[in-house]
Amino acid sequence: MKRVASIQDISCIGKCSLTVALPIISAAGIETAIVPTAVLSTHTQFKGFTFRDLTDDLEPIRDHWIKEGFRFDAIYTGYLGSLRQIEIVKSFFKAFAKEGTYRIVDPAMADNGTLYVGFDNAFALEMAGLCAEADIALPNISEAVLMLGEEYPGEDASEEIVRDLLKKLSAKGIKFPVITGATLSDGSFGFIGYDSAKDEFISYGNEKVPTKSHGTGDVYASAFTGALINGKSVYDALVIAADYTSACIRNTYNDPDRVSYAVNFELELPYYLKLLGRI
Ligand code: PXL
Repeated sequence: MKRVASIQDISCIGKCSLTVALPIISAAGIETAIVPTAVLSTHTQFKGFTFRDLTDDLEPIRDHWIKEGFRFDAIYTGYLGSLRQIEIVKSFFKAFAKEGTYRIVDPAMADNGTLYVGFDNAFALEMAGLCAEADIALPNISEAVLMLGEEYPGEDASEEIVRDLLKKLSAKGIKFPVITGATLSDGSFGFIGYDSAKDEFISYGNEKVPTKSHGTGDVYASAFTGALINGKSVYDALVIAADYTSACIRNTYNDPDRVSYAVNFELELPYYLKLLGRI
């Protein structure tokens, strides 16, 4: 059985980070080990959330796992709570990546041009360093510009602007940046990536749903990880994640009982498994 380790927070309510990664990657038929970086009462879009920092637990967890000899087919990181956690995550990469292990970094720290509460520009620059150690980095437009120290061009930035950002991320040492939540020249909504090894741009989009959803970056990165470790190519895994995330957004949009803080990712898991060819 394949095994993935995911390093990110637990938001008790919010359907993001580990509460999304664990069910989605497990549903993809993969053992999912988790490293909680913090426990929050809700994600940080709510007011008054509690925050239990677990930085001091990360190295003991790592060292125990080293003793046990665990290895992973992918190490996938999301929201990290501090600069020190970024450094520690790099040591997880070193300790547990074997030949063929994918290091997947979602620099989950910003949206709509603004950093989430608790982060600053220094953190964003440090995150660029972690993305440079990844095989695939999955920023949204806000995260891309913050890692580059550039002005936010807006959510509907043109494909040309996004390609320019990708080239700049690659110049910073990020091997394969993929910007999610991008609007393509044909008006569709999806991803644009740049594979620096092949000097090749890739993209794919679905029809845009006229709504702004929360937590979709985490759903996307989790579904991508699950598809990749099911043996799909990077491109096919990116497309499967786009189709599934788009279905989650549409499902939520059509649901009169929807919550505003997350998408109905659970209701589209059967569709995800179909896309994977598992059912
Ligand atoms: O969805 C990304 C995310 C993850 N973790 C926490 C967050 C957010 C977004 O707001 O607050 C704690």
